[in-house]
Amino acid sequence: HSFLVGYTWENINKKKAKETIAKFDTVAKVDAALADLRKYWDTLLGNYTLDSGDEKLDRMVNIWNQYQCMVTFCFSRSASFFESGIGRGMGFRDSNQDLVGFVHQIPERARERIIDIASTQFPDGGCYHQYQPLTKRGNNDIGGGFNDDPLWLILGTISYIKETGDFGILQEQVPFDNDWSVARSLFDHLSVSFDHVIKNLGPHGLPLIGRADWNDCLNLNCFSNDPNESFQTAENKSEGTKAESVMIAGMFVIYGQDYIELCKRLGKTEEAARAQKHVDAMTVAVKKYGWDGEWFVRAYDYYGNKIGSRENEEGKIFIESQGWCTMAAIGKEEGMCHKSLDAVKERLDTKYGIVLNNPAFTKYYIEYGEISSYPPGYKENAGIFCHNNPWIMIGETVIGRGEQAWEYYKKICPAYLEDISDLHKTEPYVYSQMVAGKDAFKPGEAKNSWLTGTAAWNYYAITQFILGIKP
Ligand code: BGC
Ligand code: IFM
Repeated sequence: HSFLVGYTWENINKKKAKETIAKFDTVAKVDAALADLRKYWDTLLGNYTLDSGDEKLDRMVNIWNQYQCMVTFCFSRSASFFESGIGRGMGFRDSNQDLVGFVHQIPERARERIIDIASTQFPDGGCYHQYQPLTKRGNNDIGGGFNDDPLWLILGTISYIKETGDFGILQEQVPFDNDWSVARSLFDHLSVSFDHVIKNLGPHGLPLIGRADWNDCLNLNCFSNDPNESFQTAENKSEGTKAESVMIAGMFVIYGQDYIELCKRLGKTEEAARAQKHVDAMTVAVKKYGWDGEWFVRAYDYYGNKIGSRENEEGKIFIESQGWCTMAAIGKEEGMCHKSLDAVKERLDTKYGIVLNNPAFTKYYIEYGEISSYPPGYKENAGIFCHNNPWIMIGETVIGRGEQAWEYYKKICPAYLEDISDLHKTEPYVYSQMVAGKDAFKPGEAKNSWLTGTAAWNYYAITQFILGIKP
């Protein structure tokens, strides 16, 4: 027998439903359709095939990790089992990152997505934090001001060009905030993304964080009296802020260099030289003000005090700045990258993965925001955020410690966790957004599987850095 489950919006006129049923009304037709479906997936997933001799690794790289990347590409963080409603829409940063694990599957759809995302950007390079997939318009409720957002567009676009060689995409005319009267080329969108960072520098020459960077919950300008408030929609103080992000600084050095390389390939030598000066200045600023002696500082708060420093009582060290500054190889010659990654091993690594920060926050800090409102060991407060573990894996490959990267990879890779499924709880074939950290009630328990940037970043880390196959 075969059962057909379907949906049609014409409930009185059954014509459409009957036509669909007719396509599958014999077992032979169903078998043929299933064979077609198998062929479709075999072709799609066959674009990247690994034969490593490790059955678990092959299963992840060849099937499940790629499939999860497809799912995150389609749904971003909307339509989730874990967070209800359509409020989230498609994140500007999320969707750019999702492309990294998807672009080799259907490059044409990636191309379209890049244009859609870029069309929601503001003329000054800032971005709506989220947009709605059906209208393709930015979400006014959330607005902009997340100062990492512009840089992710460089990542998304560069990933597409590296995979396809289609430099032509840069000539496409793309509107700002969906207004065609102010359309410019996609290349110009990348330029304003780059410039948005340098036009928003703080007292140490590091990027101002704005409402938050990748860590949505590090809200340094919010000052909400109520830790239960929705931080993403709360008002932020902008005047007089000194809050800077060392993570954005690391990002700027990496994607700034990609931007420079792009300029050179396009013969824009003056622009490349101009951009190089800013990247060099940022590198100097990180070494001077972003280094804490044994690891990279995470940020400066509203008042200009360090976060993620040995001077702090809680949150002495954070994963994000270690990941981004080592991926960017900042201070590699001076031994900073080695020291930073050694500190990660010593202070953040656990049996189940690398925690986000340590020590966890045990009380609410009004000047840090949502991060300190979570229980210790969960989510952005010292949970194992599986999205950022690959940043450390990649950092390890930058300093030539591939074995260490591989150990970190296996710690959070679902296929290697089957023996602890009872503890882990989520599906043993997809990544979860987070696993409870060492301070949690039940370390090792995972939450929010499927819709997470973890899929793309782990795929990127294993294929391009641990296995080392780069487009
Ligand atoms: C989640 C993030 C989300 C943030 C703000 C956090 O609990 O981990 O995914 O961006 O809340 O909504
Ligand atoms: O970077 C964010 C992302 O945009 C949504 N999920 C959680 C991440 C970390 O806060």
